[in-house]
Amino acid sequence: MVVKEVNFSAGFSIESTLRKRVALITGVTGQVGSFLAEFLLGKGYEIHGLIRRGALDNTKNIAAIKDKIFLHYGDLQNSNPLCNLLYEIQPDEVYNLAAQSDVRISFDIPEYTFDITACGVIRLLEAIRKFSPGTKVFQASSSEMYGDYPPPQSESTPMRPQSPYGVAKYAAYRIMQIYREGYGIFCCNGILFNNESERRGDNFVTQKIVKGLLDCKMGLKKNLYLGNLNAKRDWGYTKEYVSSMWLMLQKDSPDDYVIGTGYAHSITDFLKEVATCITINWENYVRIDQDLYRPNEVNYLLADPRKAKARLGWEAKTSFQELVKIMVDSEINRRGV
Ligand code: NAP
Ligand code: G4F
Repeated sequence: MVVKEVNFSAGFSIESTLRKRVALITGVTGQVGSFLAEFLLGKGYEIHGLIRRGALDNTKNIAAIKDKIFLHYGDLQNSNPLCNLLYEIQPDEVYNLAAQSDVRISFDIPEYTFDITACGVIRLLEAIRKFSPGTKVFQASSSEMYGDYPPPQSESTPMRPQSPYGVAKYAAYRIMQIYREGYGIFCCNGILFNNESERRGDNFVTQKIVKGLLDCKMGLKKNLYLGNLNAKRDWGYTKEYVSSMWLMLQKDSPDDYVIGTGYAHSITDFLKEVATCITINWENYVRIDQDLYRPNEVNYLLADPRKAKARLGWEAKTSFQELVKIMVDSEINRRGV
């Protein structure tokens, strides 16, 4: 693993070919960040990733590539290292994927969520404005910003966020537009609808269902506890979403794009699909826990991704059934059963 501490006063030189394009990814250890790093490596980029120091190893998702990228300790809570990093590496492109990304937990820690997910973007944009203003920026905005506004949701749909996370993402989205319009920085928002993969965190409902029903099938657990089964989400496969982020930054001018499949399914649909894959009667195991309901729910998210198709030539190809199978097969493989 290449971990470099950036020291502003000492200066930091990158041993790399000058012709290589340079990308900085925040949130590189996450689900989306790890797939994006692999994608950009495939395009010949020199990759720098911002990584938080943790007591335990948080590099599982980038294990296969961590010797091929530069990792820098930092945190969106802290401006100075961001300024130093931008000054030293002068990236062509920055992809901001770091966030407190859990909607339910944002109700427990709203102040922290706003600090990272909204103020963190201001800190990053200020570092870019002051030290690397020619850098192009991608921000991982969220369909959670639409809140309770009825589907389908497009770039022109009004935003009525219903969670501290949604409000923080909305603030970041608007700040991106303000830096674009006010300072001429190349800022793009990808309004990402739910995207999932074998690398999805265990707290999110898709991975929770895949692992939970497999636990029940294997006799490791008696029940799987869930909240609202009626909510609908537009679920796509993360691995294919990352190319849309790169495509946005290759356009002549910056803009905002909805990224999703155009199809929505309920939590019950997801349960049924996993149950079919592993042959289990889910109703025998699933129990409702009222504590898993959110103070405010977002009931129905469904992307209208026509702009991304028309202007970026991007569209989701993996179906709902294929996505579920990818996640189930990966977990079965991991368990060796
Ligand atoms: P994720 O797996 O939770 O990854 C989040 C990443 O952010 C991790 O690398 C995490 O690092 C990092 N991070 C968290 N707090 C940080 C901080 N204070 N400073 C620096 N890094 C920090 O989420 P994801 O699914 O990959 O999503 C990536 C981005 O897309 C997020 O901004 C999310 O809000 C947004 N988004 C995701 C979806 C989706 O459905 N996946 C949809 C819309 C928008 P650690 O490894 O140290 O925790
Ligand atoms: O999987 P979820 O936690 O994802 P959510 O809240 O839609 O957020 C994800 O997608 C957003 C984009 O729209 C991202 F911005 C965000 O970062 C994250 O990636 O919950 C999905 C649905 C909700 O309606 C929730 O109430 O599943 C419902 N649900 C029912 N039972 C549950 C559970 N969610 C979780 N996490 N755990 C449950 O037991």
